[in-house]
This record gives sequence, C-alpha cells and structure tokens, in this order.
Amino acid sequence: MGGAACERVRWYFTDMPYEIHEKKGSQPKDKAPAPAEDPKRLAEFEARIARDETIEPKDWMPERYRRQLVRMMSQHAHSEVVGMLPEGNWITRAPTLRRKMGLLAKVQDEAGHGLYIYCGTETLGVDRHDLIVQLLNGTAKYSSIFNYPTLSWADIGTIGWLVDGAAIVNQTMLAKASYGPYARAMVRICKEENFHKRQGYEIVATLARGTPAQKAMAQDSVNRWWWPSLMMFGPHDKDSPNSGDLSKWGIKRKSNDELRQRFVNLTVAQAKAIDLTLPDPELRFNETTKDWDFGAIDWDEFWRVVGGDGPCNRERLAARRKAHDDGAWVRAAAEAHAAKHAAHRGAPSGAAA
Ligand code: FAQ
Repeated sequence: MGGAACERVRWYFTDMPYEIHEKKGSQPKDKAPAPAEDPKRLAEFEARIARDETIEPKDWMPERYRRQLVRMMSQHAHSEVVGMLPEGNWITRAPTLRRKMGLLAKVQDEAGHGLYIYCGTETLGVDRHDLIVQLLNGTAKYSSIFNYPTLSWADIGTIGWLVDGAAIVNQTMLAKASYGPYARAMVRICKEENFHKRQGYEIVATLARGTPAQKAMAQDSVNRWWWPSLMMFGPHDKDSPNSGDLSKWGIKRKSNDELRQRFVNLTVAQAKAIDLTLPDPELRFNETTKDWDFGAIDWDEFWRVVGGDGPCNRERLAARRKAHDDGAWVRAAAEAHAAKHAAHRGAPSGAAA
C-alpha cells in the first residue's frame, strides 16, 4: 500500500525506546419523499421502541426509519473501509515485526467491520453493490477523520488512541440501537476497537517516554489529530438534522455533543498519564458540570472536509477506485465459480462431478 500524495512522511522516528532512526527524507439517498405511514402501524412501532424492543429485518418499520438506517449504516461501513487507507500507509514502515503484526491485524479488523456493517445494511433491502458505487462516485459520505494524512509513525498510535477511542464512545452507544443487526454488529466491533485503542495508546505512551525527539513526534501527532477527532462526533446538536429521527426511534441514544463531551472527559486524563498535552488552551475542568470545557471547533474546516475538500479526500477516493478496479477479476472469478456450482446443482444426478 503506497502512501498517498497527501501523506509525505514528515518524521521517521520509530517508537523503539531510546532509539532514533534517521530522518528520511449518497450515500443511499432515496430522493422520493418517504410515503405517509399507516398511523396504526406507526403507533405500534413506536410503542415497541418505547418498550425497548429490538426491531428485526422482517418486522414492519416506517420507511423513514429504514432510510435513516441505510444512510447511517452505509456511511459507517464506508468509513471502516476508507479508514484502512491512512493506517495501511504504514504497514511497510512499521518499526518492528511486533508493530507490523499489530497494525496488519488492526487494518484487517477494519475490513471485517466494513463487511459486517454492509451485511447489516443489506438486511434493509439494499444491495451492497449500489452502496459501493455511491462511495466510488463520491455521492456517499464517510467519516471526515480519514481525510487527514498519516505523516509519522506516531500517527498510527494516535489513530488507535484517539480515533478508535472516539469510535468506541460512539459505538458503545450504538450497541444499544433499536435495530438488531446494527446493534449486534456494534457489540463485536467494540470489542475489537478496544484492542485497537490499547495498542495505539501503547505506541503513543512508548514514544512519549522515549527520547525528546520521539516525544516531540508524539506531541506533534496529537496536536494534528485532536480537533479532527472531536469532529468525528458530527455537528453540534442544534445543527444536526438527522438527530431528531434517530433519537426518536432509538437509534442514537445520546447526542453528538453528549458523546463528544464524554470523549473529552475520558481523554484528558489519558493524555496527562503519558505527559502529553491536548492542543486546546481553553481546556479546563468545570466544577459545576464536572465536565472538561473545551474550545471552539472549526466547523468551516469540518464542512470543507465533509464536502470533499479535505487534505486527502481525492487520494482516498482514488485509492478505493483503484482497489475496486484491481479486484474486478476476483469478483468475476467468484461469479463464475457460483455459476458453475449452480449449474452442477441443477444437473441430473451423476452428471458433472
Ligand atoms: N464525517 O445530522 P448529523 C471508525 C454528516 S468508524 C462525515 O449529525 P448523524 C472506526 C452526516 O452524515 C467512524 N460526515 O448526522 C475506525 C450528515 O450528512 P447526511 C465512523 C459527517 O447521522 C477507526 C450531516 O453531516 N463512525 O472510526 C460527520 O445524525 C480507525 C449532518 O450530521 C460512524 O459512522 C463526520 N464526522 O450523526 C476505522 C458511526 N458527522 O447523511 C478505521 C455511525 C456528520 O445527512 C480506523 N454514525 N456528518 O448527508 C453515527 O454515529 C452518526 O452518523 C454521526 C453523524 C455521529 C457520524
């Protein structure tokens, strides 16, 4: 996996303690308005949500509930798949075999997460192929965070710590979502994300107690990833058009701002424990709310990145398109294999072996 043009390596120190290496140089947008629902069925559905029952694929559901799930789950699946790219960029440059194995396993896990969630989305009556076409033609969204470059080995640690850390905060809540297939996928995914977070934190902690240059590399990385990590939780609640439906129907159990605050509260102590700072001069503990207050997020940057104009958006999509094209022979072979087996099954007994 070669690095994208946006990812020219800035620093090339490893996290080996006390050792410095030389510096080298639309989504599925159903356009038609959702049909008016039968009020009786809608009331029954909402009563089930109120009783905290899980909605399963064959159950009746309002069309708007289905569309919201397809939108959110497909964006999530795309995020997992695009999310392999920034980290994949460092597989060939991991400093030790142990680090390489950990990173390979993590990147493979992300592919698996994408697959579970695509499968979950298909239970809502959409075809994975259509979702992937939407990703490749640029009409689907995926998480803004993956449009930032990985410039140093420390970024691999920081992604595990902060990005997976943010994902866990968000997805622990989604493990209680009202839609069964999504909630169940989240349970398993969160277990794996916990491993990712720990291995990332361990990389950053190792760097932070290394040489001054290693520590500076870790700090530089945290400085670059902190604010984009906060943006992962989405816009402020007042600017979040989807939260109304999602909360009403038990998909989101906590709001974007609540989850962001929880993430900040958890992360401040973790940064302190490894003697790194978070790049926010306004960060301070609020005795009244018992939360850590933080400074203003640059929402212009957020919307620019979401709109396709972040540091690596173009490279990410180009990499996914290339992977799709390069994989055409695998899909063709799988189809030919399936057709051959179907023909054998249909043949009279004793025919083809
Ligand atoms: N990036 O109305 P809301 C991971 C869009 S997985 C891009 O608040 P909602 C694992 C939003 O889609 C990370 N777009 O939306 C990993 C909407 O646009 P639309 C992904 C964003 O759905 C780690 C518009 O803005 N996780 O990290 C973002 O209520 C390491 C208005 O927003 C998930 O997808 C954003 N950050 O809340 C993998 C979790 N934020 O669709 C590899 C599931 C918002 O109307 C390596 N998703 N937008 O055109 C969610 O929890 C929610 O969908 C939110 C957004 C919280 C992301």
